[in-house]
Amino acid sequence: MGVGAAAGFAGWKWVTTRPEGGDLGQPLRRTLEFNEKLAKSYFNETRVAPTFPREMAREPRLTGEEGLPAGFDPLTWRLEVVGAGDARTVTLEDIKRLPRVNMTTEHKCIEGWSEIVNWTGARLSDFAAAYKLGTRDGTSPDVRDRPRDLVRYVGLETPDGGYYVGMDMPSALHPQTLLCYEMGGRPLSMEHGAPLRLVTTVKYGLKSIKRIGRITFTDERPRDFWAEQGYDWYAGL
Ligand SMILES: Nc1nc2c(c(=O)[nH]1)N[C@H]1C(S)=C(S)[C@@H](COP(=O)(O)O)O[C@H]1N2
Ligand SMILES: [Mo]
Repeated sequence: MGVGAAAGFAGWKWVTTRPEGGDLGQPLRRTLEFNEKLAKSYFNETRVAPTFPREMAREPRLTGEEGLPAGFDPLTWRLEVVGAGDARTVTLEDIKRLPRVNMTTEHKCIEGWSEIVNWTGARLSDFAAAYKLGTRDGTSPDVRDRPRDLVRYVGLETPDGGYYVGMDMPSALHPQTLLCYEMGGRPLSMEHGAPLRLVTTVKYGLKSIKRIGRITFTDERPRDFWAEQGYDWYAGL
């Protein structure tokens, strides 16, 4: 352990003293690109992350307040949906009518902490199926049998556009990717993303956008807040 830690530290020093490529040290940049390939090759839509007994769940520490200005009213909130057909809006009640999924999973921040959290919400895949989103021809998505019909990405942003994430479609339709409205059995608090946030086990926490205002199904790779700061766009686990 000690040797490993020392080597890790030496490695870290080496990484941080290399010439820059963009905002990141060159070796770090290469590692991120390698991780992206690795994550993609490992990923398939049926690989499910471990779940934990509910008693192990905690409230995760608050991280990231981008796109969460004060003065927001969750009661007048609507989710704007942009897909194959016309744009439309959906209410929280509409989302709560979809099958309710409860999961206790690990929430992992790229900054190095993780927490086991209990989440409740609707699968993004059920949402897409119910509203016929995510395919070019306006039918319900079917990852397994008709993967070619799917559009390539989902983009999500806060109502003010201050935080935004992009996700590949297979990850968006993963069974543990939820449009989440409760944490620990209670409605989401404002800081954790009320009234609706994303939660996914297949990405680092930075993709789990709080306070979703707009969701777009698209073939164009959506912009992504942290990717613009130099993190790997895919951010897969
Ligand atoms: N709107 C918004 N969502 C966000 C962020 C943010 O800054 N703004 N930060 C992300 C990051 S980096 C993490 S780790 C998780 C943390 O979620 P939590 O604050 O509920 O623990 O939210 C993600 N979602
Ligand atoms: Mo994070």
